[in-house]
Amino acid sequence: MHHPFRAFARTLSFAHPLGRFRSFEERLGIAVFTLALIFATTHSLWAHEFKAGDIEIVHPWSRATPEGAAVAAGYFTLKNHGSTADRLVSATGDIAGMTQVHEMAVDAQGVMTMKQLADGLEIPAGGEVTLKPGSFHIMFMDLKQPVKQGQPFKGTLTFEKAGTVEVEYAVDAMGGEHDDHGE
Ligand SMILES: [Cu+2]
Repeated sequence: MHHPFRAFARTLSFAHPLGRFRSFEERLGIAVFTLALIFATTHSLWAHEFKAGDIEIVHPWSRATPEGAAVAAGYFTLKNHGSTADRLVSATGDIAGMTQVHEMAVDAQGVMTMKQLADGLEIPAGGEVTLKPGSFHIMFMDLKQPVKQGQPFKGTLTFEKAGTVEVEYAVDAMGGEHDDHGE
């Protein structure tokens, strides 16, 4: 495997003026740099962020839904860089006829239920709140179309103090685990 390649590289180093720079270390360096570049590019697309005043919205995402599904959920982390608390009071989504801010909780019978947060979701001064599966989430209802993997959709978030901002949700595979978004 190795030898014909190295022989070829040696030939190159005589034939080509730049060839002499292409040592194994140089090649490794280029490979690492290329990988880092690819990672940086995909990572920045993946971990996208939005801002509304002091509120930073980190990586909104959702999951693909089966054909005919009536609801989908949206998740992200809210960071409050300000010195006063704010509240996420409402949301909209292009894909949905109605959108609410929900929380999930275990009721007295030990059953997982979800309900609308009537007063919105507080983001403490200097603190953060993460909307994630099994916890707080945006609930997209009366879906106009299925949510498809790799097809982002837009929505808005309205904060009591920071106002309204447009965000875009990345769409993950159906039912995939997605626990590593705390950035
Ligand atoms: Cu819900």
